[in-house]
Amino acid sequence: MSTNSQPGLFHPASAMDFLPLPQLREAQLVRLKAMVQRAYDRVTLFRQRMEERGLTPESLKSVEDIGKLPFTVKSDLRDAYPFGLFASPLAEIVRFHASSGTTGKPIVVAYTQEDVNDWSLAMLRSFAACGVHSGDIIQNAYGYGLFTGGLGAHYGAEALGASVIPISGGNTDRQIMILKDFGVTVICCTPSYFLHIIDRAGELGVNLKDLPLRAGVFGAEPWTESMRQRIQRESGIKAYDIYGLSEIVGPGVAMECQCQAGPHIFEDMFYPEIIDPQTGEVLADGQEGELVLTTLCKRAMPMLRYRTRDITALAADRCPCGRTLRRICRISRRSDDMLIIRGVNLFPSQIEAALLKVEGTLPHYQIIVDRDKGLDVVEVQVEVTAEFFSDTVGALERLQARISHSIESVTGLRAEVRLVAPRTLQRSEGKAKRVIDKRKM
Ligand code: DLL
Repeated sequence: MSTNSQPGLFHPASAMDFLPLPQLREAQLVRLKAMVQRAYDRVTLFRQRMEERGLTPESLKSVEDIGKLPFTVKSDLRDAYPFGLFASPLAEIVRFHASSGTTGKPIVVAYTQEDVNDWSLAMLRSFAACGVHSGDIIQNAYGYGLFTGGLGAHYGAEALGASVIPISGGNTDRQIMILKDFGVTVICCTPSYFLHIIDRAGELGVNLKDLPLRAGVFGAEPWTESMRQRIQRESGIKAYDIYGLSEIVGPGVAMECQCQAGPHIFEDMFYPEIIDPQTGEVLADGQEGELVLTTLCKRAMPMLRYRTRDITALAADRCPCGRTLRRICRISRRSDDMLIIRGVNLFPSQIEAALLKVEGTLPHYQIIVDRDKGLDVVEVQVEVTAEFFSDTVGALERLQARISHSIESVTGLRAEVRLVAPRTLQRSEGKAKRVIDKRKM
C-alpha cells in the first residue's frame, strides 16, 4: 500500500472512490457472491435462514437480488454470543472488539488479518477523503479498547503514513496541552467531546484558532449541522462526519469528503440499502428509512443485510468531488431506543438489567440524560422498596453505591444514581417513559 499521500494530491487508494458505476456494480456483484457463499458454507444461522427461503448462493444473479436475502439484527449477534457467527476458525482471528448489546452481554465482533487490513484501508480512504495526508499529526482521542473507534482510526492513520498520537479519550487538559505542544493538525473524537475541548480551551486561555489544528474527524454519535457550524466557528477547523458501527467493521463505513455534503459509503466494501423499518420493503434513493448494510469483503464475520436501526436516506446525486459513491444523509435518530452517551451505546434495558441485580430496587426507574459543559451526563432515578427507603442514611448510601457499581459494570458508564421513594416516578398509561433526553444539539 502506498503511503505517499501529499497535500492536495490524490491518494492512490482512493481510486476505488471514483469507479465508474457499471464497474462498481460489477465489483460489488463479484464480492457479494463470494461473501454469500462463505456465509452460507460457514455460518449455521445464515445457511438456515437462506434454506428457509429456498435460497442458495446461486440465487444471486444481480446486486439487486440482495433483497431476497434475510435480514440480520442485533439480537442475532447477542444470541450467538460470543463466537457463534464466525466464518473463520479462531486460529485465524487476530482481533476482537465488542459493543453494547441490549442486555448485560456485549456483542462480539472479530477480524482476520485481512479484515484488519481492509478496515485500515477503509479508514485510510476516509482520512484521504477529507484531505488528511502523510505528514499530518493526528491526535486520536477516540477510546482505545473494545470500542472500535480508537484502534480503527489508529491503523488507518498509520496506513496513510500520518503520525498518530494514541491519546484515547478523557483528560481534557492533557489533550489541550498536546494539541498545542505537538502542533497537532487533525483531531479524531466524538463531536460532543470536541465541544467540551473547545469550552475547556477557552477556560485555559488557549485559542484553538492560533494552533495548526485544521480538521476534525467526528463521529460515533448523532450530531447536527448547527453543531458543525458552531465547532467550525469557535475553533477555526473543518469538521467532517465519519460513520460506522462495530457490527459492520467500526469507523470507516462512510466518510465525508471536503465538500462536507454527507458521508460517502465505501460501497465496494459495504453494500447499503434503505428499508421501511416497519415493513422491511426496500426504498428508493432519496427516501428516508432504516439503513441496512451488507459487508462485501469481511472474512471473520460477514454480515448479511444488517439492520443498523439508523434512520437516514441515500443521496445518489453526483458530489462535486467526483466520487461515485452514494452518500448518507445525517443520521438524526434510530428506530430503536439506543442512546449514545459520550460515544458509548446504551440501551435502557441494560440499566434495567443492572438494577435487577441489586436487591432493594423496584422495577421503576427513569434515565435522565443532559449535557453539562458539552459532556453528556446521566442520572438514573430508581424507586426503592419502602423497607429500604425508611432505612438509615448509611444504608441508603450503600445501596446507591451498589446500584452505581452495577450500572457501571453492565454498561461501562458512570451514572449519577438518585434513590426515590416508592410510587414517586410518574406511571405511564402506555409504554413506560424510561428516558428523558434533555440534550440540545
Ligand atoms: O461508534 C464506530 C465509530 C467510531 C464510528 C468512531 C465513527 C467514529 P458503535 O459503538 O458500534 O460503533 O456504534 C454504532 O453509533 O449505529 C450509529 O447509531 C452511531 N453513529 C456512529 N457514527 C455516527 C455518525 C461506532 N457519524 C452506532 N452520526 C451507529 C450519527 C453515528 N450516528
